[in-house]
Amino acid sequence: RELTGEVEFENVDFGYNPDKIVLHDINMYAKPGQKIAFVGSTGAGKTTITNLINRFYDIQDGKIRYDNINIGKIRKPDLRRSLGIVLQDTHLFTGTVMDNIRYGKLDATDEECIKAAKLANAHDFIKRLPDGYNTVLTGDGSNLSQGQRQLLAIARAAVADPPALILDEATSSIDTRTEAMVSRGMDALMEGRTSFVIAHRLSTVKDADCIMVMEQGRIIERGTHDQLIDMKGRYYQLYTG
Ligand code: M5T
Ligand code: MG
Repeated sequence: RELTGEVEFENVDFGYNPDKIVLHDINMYAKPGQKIAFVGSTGAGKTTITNLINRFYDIQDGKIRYDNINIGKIRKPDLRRSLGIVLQDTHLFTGTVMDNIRYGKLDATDEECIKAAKLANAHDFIKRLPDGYNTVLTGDGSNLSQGQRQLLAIARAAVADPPALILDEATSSIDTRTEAMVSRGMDALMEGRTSFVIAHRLSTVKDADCIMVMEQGRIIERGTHDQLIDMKGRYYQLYTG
């Protein structure tokens, strides 16, 4: 059956090595279409939570549910594939721009790929490449800028059309104009999908339905931007610097 993008964690404990727990008692609930953001210092466990949303690892204890189906301990590659991921480092392969977008959904038509690229805000730069959609990319994508690689990653996720998304915002500097394009593409992609966002700029989490503030493997505060500011705790400290 089709997943709606509802995701729930109940008392989840996890360690990459079972002897060293890195996430403690994680509870969270995302309604279909909500935007959940994770903030917190390095090593706090943000990437680890998103690794678990994808079910890349087995958990030690607790439950992870998609639409009430507990996927925490059983291997369900079919369910795992239903999530879209836009990572910091986009994995491009030697092939055309079109093929690299189509990787999101292998049976997508050219028209579907172009539609996805338009939604992702990638169409304009692709049209300006020497051979447009037929331009061959090097395996490491080094013939594109970092911002352009991100736009392709967004297009690739858009063609897959998943009910839920994980977005890991780039830390490295891209110019302001490209950044604005990437952020518009991401906003279009997130529309109508559950989104889990690891943000390195607090300005991009302001509109989240819930911001999770993490510290040493625990969620120590949660709420909307305004609620967290009123709380005058860790988020307030991070925000006011
Ligand atoms: C949380 C450890 C890491 C840290 C803790 C991804 C990963 C992490 N860890 C591993 O042992 N193996 C792994 O593959 O888990 O780390 P995180 O989840 O990566 O933290 P973060 O995403 O909040 O940090 P950052 O630097 O990306 O902001 O003890 O050693
Ligand atoms: Mg991380």
